[in-house]
Amino acid sequence: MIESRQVEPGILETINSPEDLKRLPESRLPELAEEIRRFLLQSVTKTGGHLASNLGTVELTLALHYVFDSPRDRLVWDTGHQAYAHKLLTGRREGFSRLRQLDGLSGFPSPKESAHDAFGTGHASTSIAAALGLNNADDSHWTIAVIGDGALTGGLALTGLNNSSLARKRFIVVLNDNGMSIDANVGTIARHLSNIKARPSPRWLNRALRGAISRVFGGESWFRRIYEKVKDSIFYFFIPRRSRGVLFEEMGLSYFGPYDGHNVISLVRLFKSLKRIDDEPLLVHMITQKGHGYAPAEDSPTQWHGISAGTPLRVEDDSIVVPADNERRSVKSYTEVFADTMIELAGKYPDIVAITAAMPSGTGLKKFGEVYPDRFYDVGISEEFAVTFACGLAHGGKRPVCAIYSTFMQRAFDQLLHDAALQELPVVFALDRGGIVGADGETHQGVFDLSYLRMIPNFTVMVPKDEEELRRMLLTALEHRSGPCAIRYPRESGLGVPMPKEIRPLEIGTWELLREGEQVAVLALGTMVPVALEAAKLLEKSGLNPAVVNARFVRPMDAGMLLSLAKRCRLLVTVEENVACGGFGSGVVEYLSQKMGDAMPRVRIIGLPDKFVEHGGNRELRERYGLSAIGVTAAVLCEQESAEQRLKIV
Ligand SMILES: Cc1ncc(C[n+]2csc(CCOP(=O)(O)OP(=O)(O)O)c2C)c(N)n1
Repeated sequence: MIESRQVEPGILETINSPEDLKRLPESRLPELAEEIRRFLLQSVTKTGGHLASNLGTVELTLALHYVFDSPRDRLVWDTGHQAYAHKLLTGRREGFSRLRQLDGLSGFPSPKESAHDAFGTGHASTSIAAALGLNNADDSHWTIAVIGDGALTGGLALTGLNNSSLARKRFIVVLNDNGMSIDANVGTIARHLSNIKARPSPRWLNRALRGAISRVFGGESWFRRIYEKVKDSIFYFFIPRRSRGVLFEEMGLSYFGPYDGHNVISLVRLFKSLKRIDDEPLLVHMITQKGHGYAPAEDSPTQWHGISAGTPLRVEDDSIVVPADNERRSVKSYTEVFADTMIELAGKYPDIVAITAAMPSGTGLKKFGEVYPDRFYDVGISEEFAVTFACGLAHGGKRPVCAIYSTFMQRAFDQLLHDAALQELPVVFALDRGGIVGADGETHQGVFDLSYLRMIPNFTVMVPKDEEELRRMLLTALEHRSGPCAIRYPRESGLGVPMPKEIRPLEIGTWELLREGEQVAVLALGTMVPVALEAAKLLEKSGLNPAVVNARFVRPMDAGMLLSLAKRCRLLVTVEENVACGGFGSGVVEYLSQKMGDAMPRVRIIGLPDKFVEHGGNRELRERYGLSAIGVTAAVLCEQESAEQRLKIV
């Protein structure tokens, strides 16, 4: 068991590449595994990051790098949140002090960061498809997809298995089975895997029987030869089908396992021997433990899946306990307010049901599931399924609320369009983690949703300015029966505004004028509303008096208010935490150019640039991209100046 003593210089310090690792004798690998574990604990608790999953893959990573030859052999880490040991062994140890920080090391594999990252990941279930592609492009070296049992529940992973016949030579899927997604894993595949684990494997039995026969009758005896001929039939009759890895075999992969994923020496031997089978796709089933080697993470893997910076490392006497998230903050997060409101409204409306795609804790719906177990669905990492399933529920008369992170909803674009909007089904989509999400970085930023939702007919799209408005929007969406509604809110604490007991719905398509003004109007969304109000105060000092609007309906927009502002202002500024391309500001320009033509005022769109936004702190990133009071003020003054210049020229 790991203790919290300081890392002493040891083997890890000498490993700067997989070649360095290969120079070590096999016998020293367990010691190195311990060092890596200690390093991860001390480093990740300081910077924040994914901890439990990484503690579980230390030995597996060591064995893979010891036996295979990265980057010529390609390791594809599914989701990529478990690849920290891989980063350590491929020359990135120094970078860990700035893990997930602005301009520091990414928390996920990225080919831009290292040639050892064979494929960029962050969203789950891509590894088998990507690895099959890499393998078809070049099978002269090995391609290895490492996928967790959670990621295996995703449709893309299952389609990957279904296409295993595409595999050429040298292809392996390593199934890293710890029985957990972020929360407990769900579904029939999870059950199948537990069945395999619960019963003796044919390989284990085979070894035992073969050994016994050889000992009694001799290795070359006729009895042994007969045994080799009939063994498959014996297993067929005596080992229950469901415990034979049959799912994988029937999908065309040769199944090996289950193996102890923490015995690094046997893993090295296993991979060495598997390298001899290079002409059929293999699936190697590892049993690992999430949080392995650190008792608090072993006991509460969900809590330790991802931790924030400065998480106290518990010492041997167990005296330091990590505070639960909600004990640390006095103001509730948007996620908590959403979950509490769901429970409250479900008490009044018996048809409300809640759906999550493998994120019961992350979306707050775990609480809802505890209160209303029969009205709660965790469908695994399958956002597409979650959306269409919700559509079916709505068609059948239920009031489904489907809570999915903004970034993961990208997976389900066609389902939003074809199944929800086209059929005008009243499904409520709660898009958590909308906007900048910070340390998870470019794969996880929720900055495309306003663009991908705004273009779909029949959709209502709302963005609350504070947590009280989120409550009102949830009720508004549930009462809206003619088409889907999306509410997008940030990964943040609320503003601590008063929360009246009674929830009042909003009138669809109405904005809120928060500050009267003239000449200039700032139309802001969600987190940008307080920013716009602050900018207005700064602009006052420059002699301007801008109006500020909470433009809470991105679709339908408040046409009346927009036109009236457009007629009396010479500059409209839109501010959104979304890519400028196709977002709210674009909608304003489209509308005004149609209605006013050349008479429309100048519109300045403040949003994120046409690029993927990197990892960093929310505040730092907002400042970097001008989504701050200073940024908005500067943009307005710049417009003002250029307007004056234009006037002078005329
Ligand atoms: C498309 C998508 N949906 C949801 C997530 C959030 N997510 C990140 S890791 C994870 C659990 C993965 O479980 P598993 O593959 O078993 O890995 P483990 O952490 O257990 O090692 C989930 C749901 C994601 N990254 N991508």
